[in-house]
Amino acid sequence: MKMKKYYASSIPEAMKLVRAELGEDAVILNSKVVVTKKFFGLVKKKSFEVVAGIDKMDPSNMAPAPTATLATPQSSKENASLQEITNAVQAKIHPVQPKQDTTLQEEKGIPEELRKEIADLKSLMQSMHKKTTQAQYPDELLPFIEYLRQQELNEELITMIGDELFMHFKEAAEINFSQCKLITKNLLRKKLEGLPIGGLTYERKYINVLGPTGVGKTTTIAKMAARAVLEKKKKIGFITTDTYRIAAIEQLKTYAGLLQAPVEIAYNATDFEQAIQRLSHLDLVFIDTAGRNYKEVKYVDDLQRLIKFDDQAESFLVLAMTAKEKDMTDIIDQFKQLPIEKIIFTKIDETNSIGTMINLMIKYNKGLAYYTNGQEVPEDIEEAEIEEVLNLFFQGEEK
Ligand SMILES: Nc1nc2c(ncn2[C@@H]2O[C@H](COP(=O)(O)OP(=O)(O)OP(=O)(O)O)[C@@H](O)[C@H]2O)c(=O)[nH]1
Ligand SMILES: [Mg+2]
Repeated sequence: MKMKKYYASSIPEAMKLVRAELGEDAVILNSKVVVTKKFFGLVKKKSFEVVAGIDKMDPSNMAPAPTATLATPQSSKENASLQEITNAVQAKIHPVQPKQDTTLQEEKGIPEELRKEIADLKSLMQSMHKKTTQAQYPDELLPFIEYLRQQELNEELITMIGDELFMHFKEAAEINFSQCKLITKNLLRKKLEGLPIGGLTYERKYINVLGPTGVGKTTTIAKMAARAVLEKKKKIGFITTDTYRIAAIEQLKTYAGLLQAPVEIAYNATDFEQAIQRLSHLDLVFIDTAGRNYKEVKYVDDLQRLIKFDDQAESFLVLAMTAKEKDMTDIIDQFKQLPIEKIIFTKIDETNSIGTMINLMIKYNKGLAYYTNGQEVPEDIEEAEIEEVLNLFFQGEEK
């Protein structure tokens, strides 16, 4: 049997060396962590020693496959953690990819019970995938990976970032948090760059503001409208189709009164058409809609019948950052039939994790118009910019 020792900064790296030199049939005979000292002993560096062998004479007599032998069955603590790494390496060699989220559209027609089982399986696989990501990186990277997870960035993006950082730092004596941040920002920037990001274009007259109940549609309209009047000197008006609650009409009238702008109330499509005619002399018309449980597709159909989604209109979907990501994805799926280019995320002041914003933009290829960070009108709103989103993502790290 030919035997050789390999040293690398991680077990996966060592496995690469073994495979490259001894081939796929090599057997791992032992593995342990070794600490080497650099710069007169001032800097300690952890690396992994792997002893591998291959029986070249008689392949049928070869020791059990690496899966079984990579970590020898010793009971020391060090080897227990190596076993975890081993499992991770095996998972990497034979990856079990978590199933991608399918849209509700694709899942339609699947019986409820089966759909629930699929959902359970999905979350089980996601948690397995999470453990794998946890184990595949050196300890020094884990606090950074944990930060990404706290920000609720999805596992797919975490793996992309983790792999890049791992490649970058594999030869380094220590891992620098601000460098990790820089690399991560570059990766996320590349992913976000192609998306439409920024506030109102002021090129389309009608601004449709849509979204579930209580997310902050009316308040956000008031903030956008105030900017249009005060900063851009636009002549504006409002149409509300939220006729379900008296208070909703009064709320919009209060803001309109402050801006001295007209409000039209549309109970049906005919009223809406007449309101459009009456406000045709204005530069911009903000259209407030009723918050509904948009998990029910009929409410999206109602919207489509009531208001206009033509090339004179710009449509925004408002989502509150306090909601669960899964619920937000369901809503975006439901709105697929409408031409929504950009999202407005509200209530970012009520959360410390910004990852969901980035996950959804990337997953759905949707731009970002504004994010709002408080109840004060008109000040608590920011026009979106990629750099600001990236800064927000790392804001929690400074706290
Ligand atoms: N903390 C916080 N609260 C907000 C923000 N935006 C809106 N709100 C609050 O959220 C609540 C609901 O706001 P609305 O503007 O009435 O929400 P809506 O989507 O129009 O609600 P419906 O018309 O009932 O569907 C109000 O108390 C707002 O002050 C925000 O950015 N941060
Ligand atoms: Mg409202």
